[in-house]
Amino acid sequence: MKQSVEAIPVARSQRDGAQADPRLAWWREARFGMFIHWGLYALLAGRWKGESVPGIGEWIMHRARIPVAEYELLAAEFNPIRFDAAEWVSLAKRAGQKYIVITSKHHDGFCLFDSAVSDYDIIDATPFGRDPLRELADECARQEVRLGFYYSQTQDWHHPDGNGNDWDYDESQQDFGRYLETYVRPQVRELLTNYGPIGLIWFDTPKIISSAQSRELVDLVHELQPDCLVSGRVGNTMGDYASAGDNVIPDGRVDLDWETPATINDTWGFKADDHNWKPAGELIQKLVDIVSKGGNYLLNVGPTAEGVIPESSVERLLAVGDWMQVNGESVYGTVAGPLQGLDGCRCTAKDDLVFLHVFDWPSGGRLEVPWQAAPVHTAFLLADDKRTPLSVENRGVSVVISVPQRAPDPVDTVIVLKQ
Ligand code: JFZ
Repeated sequence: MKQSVEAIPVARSQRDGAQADPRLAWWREARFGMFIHWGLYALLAGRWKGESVPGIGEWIMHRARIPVAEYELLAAEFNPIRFDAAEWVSLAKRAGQKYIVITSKHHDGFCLFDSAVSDYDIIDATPFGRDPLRELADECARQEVRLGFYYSQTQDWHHPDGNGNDWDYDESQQDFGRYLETYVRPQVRELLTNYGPIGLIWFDTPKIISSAQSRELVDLVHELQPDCLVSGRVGNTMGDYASAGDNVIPDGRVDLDWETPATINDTWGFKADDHNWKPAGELIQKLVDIVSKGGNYLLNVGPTAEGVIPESSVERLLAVGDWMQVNGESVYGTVAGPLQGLDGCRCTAKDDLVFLHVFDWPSGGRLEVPWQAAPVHTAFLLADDKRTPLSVENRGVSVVISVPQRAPDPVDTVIVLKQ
């Protein structure tokens, strides 16, 4: 399906030309983050009463219409004794991911943190007795990784006034305003008071929330932590940056601050039977494709109920990290490059450098790309520490670069151009 720019709900702040907002500087530099979907659904792992439930794992309560009275019993089984915050943060860093966004409360309503306004949380309802968000916050501070919280502000299939559960509750009897006032706002306050500096709040699926209610949430976040960013899914075209649809990459450059949330297989929450893992090379090319169009890539892991990130995810993230070790300069802090819409090639830029990302290596040792800007006077392989010059021929409407016969990197070879 062709993805137009319209696929991205534009955050109003950006429509007003707030792209110079210095609060986004760390986020624009980061370009690549780790999403973590973790909760009671990991116990079910995509199965309910012995049957595999289709769809994304964290939606199993909804897909199988599991009554609250049954689903909440899972909490007593949730004891992720293998959870290790240092392991998770170290993996993100080795992958080259500069920020982490973890589900503090997803649509099922379970709180992965200690909340004073709910007993349906990891401290009061499970035998685990630890607050993983606290441990992650401490570890992220130690390893200098920004931490963000995903928070489902509208859908809550457990709370009687939350949206989305039409199998236990009668929506006509629900009071969403009361839910926001007595539950959401206090929890957002807890998340932005008890865990130190938070990089962003990733609200999601705004659905029935009104403009005034979205605005009140944005204002609350910025009142508590002025530098904390708010994702575009707070609703009503608000937020500090726009969120593309899940796994959606726009067809072309988008001159906004925007982010694509994406999965490595086909689910956010852990599913034992989802083995459709994308190859590492595909993840690298998606990262570069997104960044070449001006966006960030928020790539997800779904840990198991024991607190372990699946090995298939770990392997791929480490491979992406190996590529980023060599080529990170062509991603971090870059913007959409001057060459757009080329098959088999992407382009990013930073300061006076243009980075050509060659996915499909040309035959015959010559790479020709359209070029009508000031002549290119230097070209070299980013992976070449000696920066051995490549010969360049400026042809007025194109530039021809002499390149090795074989692609130095089969996934993406980066050539640096200087004018
Ligand atoms: C939402 C959640 O429902 C899902 O469980 C996951 O957390 C994902 C990251 O976000 O799913 C969405 C939300 C918005 C779109 C698509 C899936 N959208 O705007 O296309």
